[in-house]
Amino acid sequence: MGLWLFGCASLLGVGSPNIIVIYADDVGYGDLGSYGATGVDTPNLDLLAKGGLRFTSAYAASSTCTPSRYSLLTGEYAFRNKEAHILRGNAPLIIDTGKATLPSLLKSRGYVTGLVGKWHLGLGGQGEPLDWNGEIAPGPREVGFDYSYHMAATGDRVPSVYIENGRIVDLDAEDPVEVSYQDPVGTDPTGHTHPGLLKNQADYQHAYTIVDGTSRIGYMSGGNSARWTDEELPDIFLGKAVEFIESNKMNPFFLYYATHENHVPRIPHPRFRGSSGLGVRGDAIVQMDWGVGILLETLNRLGLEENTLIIFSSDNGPVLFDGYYDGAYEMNGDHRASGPWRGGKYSAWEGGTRMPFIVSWPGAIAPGVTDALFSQVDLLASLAALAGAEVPEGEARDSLNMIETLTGRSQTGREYLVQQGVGIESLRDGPWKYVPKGVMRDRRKIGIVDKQSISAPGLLYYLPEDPGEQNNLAGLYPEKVKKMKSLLERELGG
Ligand code: NG6
Ligand code: CA
Repeated sequence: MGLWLFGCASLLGVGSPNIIVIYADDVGYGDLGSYGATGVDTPNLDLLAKGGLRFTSAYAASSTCTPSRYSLLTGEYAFRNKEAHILRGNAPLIIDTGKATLPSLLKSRGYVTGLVGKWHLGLGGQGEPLDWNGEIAPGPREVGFDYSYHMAATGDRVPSVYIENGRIVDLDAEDPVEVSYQDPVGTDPTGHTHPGLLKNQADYQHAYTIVDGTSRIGYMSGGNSARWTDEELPDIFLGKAVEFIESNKMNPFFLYYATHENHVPRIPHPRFRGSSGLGVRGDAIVQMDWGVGILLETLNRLGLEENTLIIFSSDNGPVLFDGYYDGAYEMNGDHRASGPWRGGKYSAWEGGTRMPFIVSWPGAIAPGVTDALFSQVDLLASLAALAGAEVPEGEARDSLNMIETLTGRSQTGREYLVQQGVGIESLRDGPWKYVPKGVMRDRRKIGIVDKQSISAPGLLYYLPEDPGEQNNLAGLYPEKVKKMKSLLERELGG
């Protein structure tokens, strides 16, 4: 096959490819073999990278989950929506159901759209407590997904159940689910009251209701027949993703496959225990990579591999300790989960948002590596363009159509982008990075949040010579600082 497809005047109308976005959780730039990982092998993702386009300057919109996912699905920076912060497990849906979304636009062009895995964008309407035992809406289906099989929020937040098309799976009506993030509900043991029942010790925040031997954030009662088993979770999601592909092999589909790996609690299936040199954190990455292999095999088996565009990326940078004493910090050795970048999850340093980002479409994309600047917020406009969908006026305002860059036809990336950390935003403009005054955070050590107060004129780095953001040039280049500061303020204020 190869590049003949691009002989056409445009990509539009070229037999719409299937699109799969594999969106990992807390997987860092340096966690994949193709990005230099040591201590963990990722052969399937490496193969994907070898046959596809590997980005070295692609960014998540934020260094935490909810905001990054919000941006990916809406094409809007998350700081524009004040609800788009890390959500509790019973938070209402934060995407306006009238908004154009990545799935709704693809759906308008005949794609069947599916979500499998992590959601964490809220469920139910604003201002009314959600009844978990009836139809759970609005949710993924009201913002453009035809099919959904997902967790409500995170593995470490209740409710610890699967939700399929708006219903809790395997729920017994006699044992209704109740969820609270304030007052206790029911009589289930918690990590605070029954630490002896725990498989993994947790910090205070993660020591509420115990589900499957692991305490979580929040209180939950009921739904015993519906509660997940952590070890099985990735296999269950993978199975649903495979089923979705199988049942849509005859029509274009969009699958948003949001893996739970590598979020806490990291409890890999026993067959992956010890599969890396990094303890459970690495084992969970090996497990995720194996799942990617199964997806690729499925596409091959169904003859879909040539015409399926796969994007692999992650929602935010890595974290070693995130609430459970699981040995990830102690076992890390020399592995650099953020690669050459500074910081990780929660941080506006490069490691918080600069992501592994691989695009594969064997029928149309030539293998290669690109350092074009790209933001996940651009996926909406780019993939909409690929599918021939028009983004309605006023929607997805931060999303740029970068389809030529995404498919390797152009080496030109964005000029600049905003990186949202917790409580602070920074700006990447060409090779430069600017951080205004505020507090930079990072959390890689056990129970310690590294914080650094920054005063005016802020921080300025020249990344090609200083990838580790060590040498502040703000004093040397006041004009550059001024320009970047006003650009950042314009973006944030607009
Ligand atoms: C934090 C949790 C952390 C993790 C994170 C969300 C505490 C102390 N920490 O608030 O464990 O759940 O939220 O991660 O509660 S994310 O990848 O979904 O953004
Ligand atoms: Ca995450």
